[in-house]
Amino acid sequence: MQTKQAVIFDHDGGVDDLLSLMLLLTMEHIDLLGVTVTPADCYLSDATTSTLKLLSMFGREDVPVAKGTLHGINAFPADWRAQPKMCNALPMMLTAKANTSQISELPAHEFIATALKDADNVTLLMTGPCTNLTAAMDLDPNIKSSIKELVWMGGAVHVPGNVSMHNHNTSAEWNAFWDPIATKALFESGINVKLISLDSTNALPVDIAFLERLAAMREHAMADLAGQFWALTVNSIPAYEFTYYMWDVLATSYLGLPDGTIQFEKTELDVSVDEPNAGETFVSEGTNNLIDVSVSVNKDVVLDYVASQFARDFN
Ligand code: AGV
Ligand code: CA
Repeated sequence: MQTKQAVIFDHDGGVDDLLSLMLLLTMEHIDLLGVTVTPADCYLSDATTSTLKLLSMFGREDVPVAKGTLHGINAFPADWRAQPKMCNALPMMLTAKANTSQISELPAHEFIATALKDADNVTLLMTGPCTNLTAAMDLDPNIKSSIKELVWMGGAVHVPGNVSMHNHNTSAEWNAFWDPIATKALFESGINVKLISLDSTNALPVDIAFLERLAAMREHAMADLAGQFWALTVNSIPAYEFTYYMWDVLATSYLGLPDGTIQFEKTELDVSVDEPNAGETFVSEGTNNLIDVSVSVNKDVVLDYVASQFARDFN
């Protein structure tokens, strides 16, 4: 029998972070050790509630959930942070149970440090800023040796970023920008990073054709709920930084997609920590920070995979 792949999932409560949790819970080859929440593109209480409710829908009241107490440098816009409130107000979410006894007494970074100390060969999936992980490494640098691979949605290497703020020139991706110091620490850590950057996620804007496809399979509860979550994101101005992409969903799919669906290039990376380009991730030869940057993706394979996973039934 094939052994399951141990995963710790850190997310930051955005609509596609919640979709990512759903997608992860459909994958039978995954052994989910815990879910941690970074209070970045969300408000912590909403995101914790969403997490507990989705876990209980999948019958996973055994999975610990740890709340993040650390905050980055550059706050997300408040109206983005409030988006998950709409998810929690949908009928299927309102009626789901949130089992608060799943909540760990440890803050997220301590939970990650402890969980990695007790395990090995762990895949980390992170779809928000990387602050919890770098703080966990500050607590205990040895945990690095338990990490098989980190799949991180973050960065924009050969393409423009998606941060459009008064103190910024649009060169950075938001997760890298929220805590540029943590991003730098991660790049310098030597961890095996698969960076799911805007370079690849740009191929996957959320479009009506895909939502129609989900709608056609809405007799499956998950396809129905996923379609409703995504519907909350389509009211966006069609400017680059406002289009909603399948950012985190692509990162999560990586754990279940056939090898080679996402193409990577090993790249020496660095990140700026100062205005006006804080969080800009760029090629810097000589740093020896070797990161696998996603440069392209077979879009149709991803969409087929996501649709087929959401056609499965809960449990
Ligand atoms: O930069 C992408 C990251 C992903 O982790 N997030 C959203 C995804 O969860 C920030 C973000 C960029 N543009 C956004 C974002 C938008 N228009 N709405 C909400 N969040
Ligand atoms: Ca996110």
